[in-house]
Amino acid sequence: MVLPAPLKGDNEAGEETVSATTHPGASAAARPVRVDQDAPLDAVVVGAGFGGLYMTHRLREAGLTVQGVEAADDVGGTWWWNRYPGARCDIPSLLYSYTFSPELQESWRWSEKYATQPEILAYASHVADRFDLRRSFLFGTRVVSARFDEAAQLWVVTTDKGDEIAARFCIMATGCLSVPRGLDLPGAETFEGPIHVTGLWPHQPVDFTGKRVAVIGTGSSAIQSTPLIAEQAQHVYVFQRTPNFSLPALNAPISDEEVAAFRANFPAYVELLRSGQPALPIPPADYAPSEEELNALVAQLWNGWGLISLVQVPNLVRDERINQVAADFVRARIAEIVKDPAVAEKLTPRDFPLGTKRACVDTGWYETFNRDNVTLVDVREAPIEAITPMGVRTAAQDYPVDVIVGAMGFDAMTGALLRMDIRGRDGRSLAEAWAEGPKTYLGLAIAGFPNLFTVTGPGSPSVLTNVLTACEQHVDWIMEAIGHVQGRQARTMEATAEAQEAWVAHVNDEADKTLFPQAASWYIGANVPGKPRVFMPYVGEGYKIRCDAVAADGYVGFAVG
Ligand code: N01
Repeated sequence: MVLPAPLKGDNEAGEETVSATTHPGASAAARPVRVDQDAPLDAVVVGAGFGGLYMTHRLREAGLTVQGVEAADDVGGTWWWNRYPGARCDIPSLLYSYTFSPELQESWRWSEKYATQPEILAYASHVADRFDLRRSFLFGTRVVSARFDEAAQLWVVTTDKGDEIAARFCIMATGCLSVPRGLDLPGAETFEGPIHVTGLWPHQPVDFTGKRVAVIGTGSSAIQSTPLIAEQAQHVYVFQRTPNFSLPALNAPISDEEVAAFRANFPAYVELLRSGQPALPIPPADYAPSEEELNALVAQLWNGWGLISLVQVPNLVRDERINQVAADFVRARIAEIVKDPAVAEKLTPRDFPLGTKRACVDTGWYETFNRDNVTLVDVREAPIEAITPMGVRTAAQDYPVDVIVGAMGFDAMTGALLRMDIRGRDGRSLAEAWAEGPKTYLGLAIAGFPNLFTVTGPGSPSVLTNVLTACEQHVDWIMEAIGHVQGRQARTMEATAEAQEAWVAHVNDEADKTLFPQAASWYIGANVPGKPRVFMPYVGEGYKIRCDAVAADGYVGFAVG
């Protein structure tokens, strides 16, 4: 028995066949939702970020039944949670947009080169409205477990609201940076003022006027928020363990001419993406620019194109000499901007190659250290010993503050998957299967977990490319795979252990050809104590071409049964 009736997508003729909805805002559907194994849905989608929204749209468009589940109260994924001041995209907004619908592209006008979090959230909402996606989701609901029932060949997903949903396919669109690290420092619970974690920011703006503020961490979140906090606060102490490379955003409004030019080139841009989007362009092996050519190239790092400018310096993350020249260029800019040479030196990254930790894109980060009300605290010189009721204690001194901002990063790429109890064949848990680090085939599927797909999972380029278009590529591939299973009257599709081992080895080999392993980054799990150190994203070339070839070869490396 199914209570309430499962969602039904738009059928091929375009007729609406929705029989019920479980979206709390759209109906008074009974909770908890029960979808039993004798009448399972086609799919469960976990997450209503950009991956989950598009997945749900495609499933419904194909006439399949789907239930989405989302922990937040609305769509937007990472952009729903990260509301700290200054939160922006670090990919130009025109590119940080879906490409599957030219009409959608036409219907949205970005206002700035790098969109703010509220504007991106509004875009996600616009997409949800346009395709009526909310009715397929249970919001404010967290998936706690997903279990593959071998007898029924179905996934059974349970939630913290007591829902139990059986479905043929389970798609984890849970995001790469969706489990923030709280302020997990000793004594944090004793602090008498508010603690705000950037990745879980309050919905009401936080007023720092007249306050003494500690910002802990110097990754993108701190680099974006600190200059704005410093404009309000009485004093800001920035606790830095590792200095980061940051490039200027040179943000600006987008002109009508720029929008028109982008729209005119849109078909060609989509074609480019469809043809195979490389994670990082790899120039010919004999590429060896002269010192002069190299200096001209690295000057582009300061042209406002942020992360895109990094890939304009060919072999940046593959060639020590090229990296050294580019890194020296950025170091020289820091020395020019920051007036106090001692502070400038502390802010200068010297122990990992440029680009091997995700570079930041900022508006006024280095300049903010010229303000009288901003102090850089080097916690390598004097480590943080504890959070006290009054503030932050380092080995050198106490810093009394009124507010603490925790910007200590995320349990990236695997965190969201591993905090659910996911169990595949023989009841084996994902935590067990990934005890030595994540293992996937193409970043899309996991041996022993049939019919489970991960959108931008570890082993795919994901965070090293434009995540939004990477989501689209994965969803399109998953839809074809589901079509293949159904077309063959089969019930399951599962990565073979051999194909997975070969892919994991290939992912590692490709990483080892680069300078990435030299950095203790979140790409490698180094920021979470106890996490296995494995380079998680795929940095090789022609990823999409490889995925398409697997499909074209009849899903080689998968068992379809
Ligand atoms: O997190 P991070 P983030 N004591 O991991 C420090 C995306 N993002 O939230 O480097 C003291 O980069 C840690 O120090 P260290 C983007 O992909 C995008 O800023 O480990 N310090 C580091 O400085 C980004 O890369 C945007 O030595 C401690 C900081 O905390 C990713 O999210 C905006 C510490 C964490 O930096 C993560 O960025 C924001 C300790 N015990 C984020 N533990 C866009 O622009 C950790 N740290 C789209």
